[in-house]
Amino acid sequence: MSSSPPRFFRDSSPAGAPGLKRSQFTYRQLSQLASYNASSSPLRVIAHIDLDCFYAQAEMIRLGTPEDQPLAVQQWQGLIAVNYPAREFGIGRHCNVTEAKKLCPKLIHQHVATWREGDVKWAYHDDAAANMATHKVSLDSYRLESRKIMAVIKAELPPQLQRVEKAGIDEVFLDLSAHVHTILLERFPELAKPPPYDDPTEKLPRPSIYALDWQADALVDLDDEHTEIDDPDWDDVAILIGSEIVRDIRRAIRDKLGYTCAAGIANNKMLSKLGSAHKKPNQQTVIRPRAIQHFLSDFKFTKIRNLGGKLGEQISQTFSTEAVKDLLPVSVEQLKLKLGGDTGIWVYNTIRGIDPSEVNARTQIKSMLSAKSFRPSINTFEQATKWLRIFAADIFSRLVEEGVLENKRRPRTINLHHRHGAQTRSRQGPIPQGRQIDEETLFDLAKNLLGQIVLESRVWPCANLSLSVGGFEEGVTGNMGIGAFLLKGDEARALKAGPHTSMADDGNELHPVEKRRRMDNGGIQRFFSKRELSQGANRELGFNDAAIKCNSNGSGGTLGSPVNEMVSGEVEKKESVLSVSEEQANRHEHPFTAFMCSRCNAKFESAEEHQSHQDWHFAKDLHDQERVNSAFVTRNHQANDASSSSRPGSQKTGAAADSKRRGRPKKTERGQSKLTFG
Ligand code: TTP
Ligand code: CA
Ligand code: CA
Repeated sequence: MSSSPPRFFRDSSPAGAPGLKRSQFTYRQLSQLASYNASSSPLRVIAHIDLDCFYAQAEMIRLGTPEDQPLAVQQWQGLIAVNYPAREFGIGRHCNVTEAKKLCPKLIHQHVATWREGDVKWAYHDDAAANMATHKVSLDSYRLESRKIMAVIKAELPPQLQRVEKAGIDEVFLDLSAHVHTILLERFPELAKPPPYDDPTEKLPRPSIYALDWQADALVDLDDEHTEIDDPDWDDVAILIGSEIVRDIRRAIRDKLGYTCAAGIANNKMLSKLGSAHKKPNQQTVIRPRAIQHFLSDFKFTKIRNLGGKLGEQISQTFSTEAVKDLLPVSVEQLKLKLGGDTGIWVYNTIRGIDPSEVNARTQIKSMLSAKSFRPSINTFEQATKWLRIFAADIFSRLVEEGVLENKRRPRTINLHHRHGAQTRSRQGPIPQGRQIDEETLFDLAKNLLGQIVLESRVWPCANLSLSVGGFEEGVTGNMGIGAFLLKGDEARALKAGPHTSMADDGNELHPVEKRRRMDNGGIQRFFSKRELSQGANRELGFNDAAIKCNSNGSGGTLGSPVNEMVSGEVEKKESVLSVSEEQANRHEHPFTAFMCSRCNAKFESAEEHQSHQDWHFAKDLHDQERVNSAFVTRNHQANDASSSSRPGSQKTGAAADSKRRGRPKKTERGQSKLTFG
């Protein structure tokens, strides 16, 4: 600014007493806090809140279970959520029900709710575990609880100053910057004064003694042996105000709904998420900017979001280490040289705790899918129709959540995929506009699509059916604009092209999206395994991508790879959104570290997908068992040779060894700041 005084005058500028040290932050940086200016506000405050053992807590609350009662949520024979009292017995997701009961005979194992073939509403069925073929898991009750929790969180924040991103069924990111800014100005009126010389690049006065006192109060429960508290600046104050807000939110969730949760508060998403996972249950961890390096250097970089996969692997091979602290001395030039320009810079920043990604207030759902793989296969139109009714009800209830009844958003296309042997057929059609979508409409459309497929050729037995809706548009009212008649890009082409049955190199069918992805494999995407790339395409297609992910863990599977033929169990894919769009990959924001299968390390972006993957393992185990049995019998018949190693017994050994390998690694890194609550 031309009118501002020369630099050397600034030390005695009027806002602070002469000789008093200035803040390292400027008036401009403070005001950026109010505008959620992600990349340029070093003062910003981001929180991540994650519910403790979410499904287990939901069941405890529904059933009125005492807090110290060990409880796990069961899906078929496996466990998908385990409460903290049960974890004390060594029970985890790696256990099956029998193993868990041995560890703790008084364990309550509640099966998830299911849709039963032919029913029109999901319910809790006592016999669900024994009837995988005729039941389909419903996560509606957890989604409902999740919505209530979201509502409480939002009610705790001023309506104009909230930015909340739902990052999973039981977790959110909050950008508290603007809210914190308001509180800062209220508590510290000196900050509300105009900058000296009206120059926003002037440094702020240092936080007052009052700020110090306040901070000491807020840090009563701090374990601060690794942090500095004697010389706070505004970033410390901001983050501590953030932690007060989060504590209030957590208390409200506890008081109003009965749930406990963990939280992390930091100046970006990546750190806040590491923070919430740091101390569980029912605790919050504050990562102050000046403690970031200390906090991160103890980590393996493979534990950081997006560094768990191929990229992490490549880095650890290239630099012969997995430790963040060993990578810190590596120059950005060297990282760029070894990993490529963008990636090198991204890694350089990430291990320094720099993450400019924004909290997205609304993560748009692009499509919704409801599916089931059948084992045994189904053989009649009537049977298929019963499942279509369930899919329609399932999708409709999620559409209601998306505001379809209020015409906030509505899908324009409906797709049905049908698998018979190695062949998948699909039909897509428009959803008639201009009148309310209801369950019956979806069902009729789906039945119609099935009718078209059935007419085509031999379609029974059917191994998989999946129904999806897509092409969402915003704010449609009764009077549609011309947009309602126009479909864009792939959607329009898909509709025009009608059914597709193109073949991949490997003789399997290939969807146009998959084709595009196979060609489109440069840049940062090369670090994301084929498995991850094919996941997105499969999700759009409605294939059981759980099978593909797992198969490809070692071998880089693609659509229709042999193991795909063995798929059984259930596919529960909700809210399916393209997984690795180029844009996401380029921004390093693809969400593949959320859920990891402890059996095969496949990664998933949502609990639902992870769950369907567990189904797949279960079904595949059954299948393998049967396959080995029958191979054994066949060989016995044919060659009268029982000495083969492929015996049921050896299979069991494999499974047992496998189950030993399972189990999520628990972090033992030391924390820095911890605020206890409740
Ligand atoms: P998480 O937040 O990963 O785990 P959690 O809430 O059960 O336990 P924690 O206290 O450690 O956070 O997952 C949220 C829910 O998602 C979980 O309660 C059940 C479901 N889920 C699965 O169904 N399968 C899985 O493998 C995982 C990881 C989660
Ligand atoms: Ca959780
Ligand atoms: Ca979670």
